[in-house]
Amino acid sequence: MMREITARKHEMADNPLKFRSIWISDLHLGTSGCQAEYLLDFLKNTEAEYLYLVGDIIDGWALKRSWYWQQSHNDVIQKVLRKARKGTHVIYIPGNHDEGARQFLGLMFGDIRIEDEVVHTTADGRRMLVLHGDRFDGVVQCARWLAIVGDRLYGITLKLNYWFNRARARMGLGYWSLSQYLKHKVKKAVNFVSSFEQAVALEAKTRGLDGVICGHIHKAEMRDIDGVLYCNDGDWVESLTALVELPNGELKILTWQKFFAEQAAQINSLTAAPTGAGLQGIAA
Ligand SMILES: [Mn+2]
Repeated sequence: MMREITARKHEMADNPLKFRSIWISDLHLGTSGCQAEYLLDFLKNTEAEYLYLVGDIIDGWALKRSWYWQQSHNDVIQKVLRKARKGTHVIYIPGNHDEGARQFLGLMFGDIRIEDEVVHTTADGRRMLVLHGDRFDGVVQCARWLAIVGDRLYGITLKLNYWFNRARARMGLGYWSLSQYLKHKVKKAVNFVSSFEQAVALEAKTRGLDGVICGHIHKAEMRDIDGVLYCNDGDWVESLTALVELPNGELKILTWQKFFAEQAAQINSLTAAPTGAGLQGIAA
């Protein structure tokens, strides 16, 4: 049974969800954080005419520090190459973590085109700027990691603050609020996210485009900013999200974890045996 599941895991699904376009970014292949198994499941269960890889696909920065590469990371690459071979238009837009690929802009690698940015026209005629987004870091100065870990950190800091100030008191020092300090930093990080979103949206607006699709800050989002549609396809380290275009041009954010959980719930309800005898039957 186990062997059968493993062998079938990476095959194409019988009925993949069909989209006009798919955008994924921030996979960070080459790090232990990359949720490659979920990503494989997503790639297996979806099909599109256009597949955009919107940067930070392979984490060259992390690989330089220490080598980490799993079979599943190979499988992701193989699956993407296979899609390209079978007719999907694959466009790879390098990000800052895979900036090494930026020296190949404008070139084709097999069936994959490498670009710094592109304009995608949706089925309903909207023109969307597609880029990774890191170039706007310079515009909005702040520690990026705070944006990602921000609010989770807050609960921990309250506890830390207690011990921190007990230690300070023992050393004869006055109270200094670590939590308040970090809260201020987190607030700056939240500001960073919204400034980033505004800066990217402004870029699209300045160029007379209808919207922008980016990644980089690991925060899936789709909303109107000053008359421009800002879309962020999220990441595959934490949120397991993709942006998709339906055949009619409608854009949507998919969260694969949710999809997975729904499927699991369905399967569980199907296999839930009403009697002990049924359970035995399944085990056999
Ligand atoms: Mn990035």
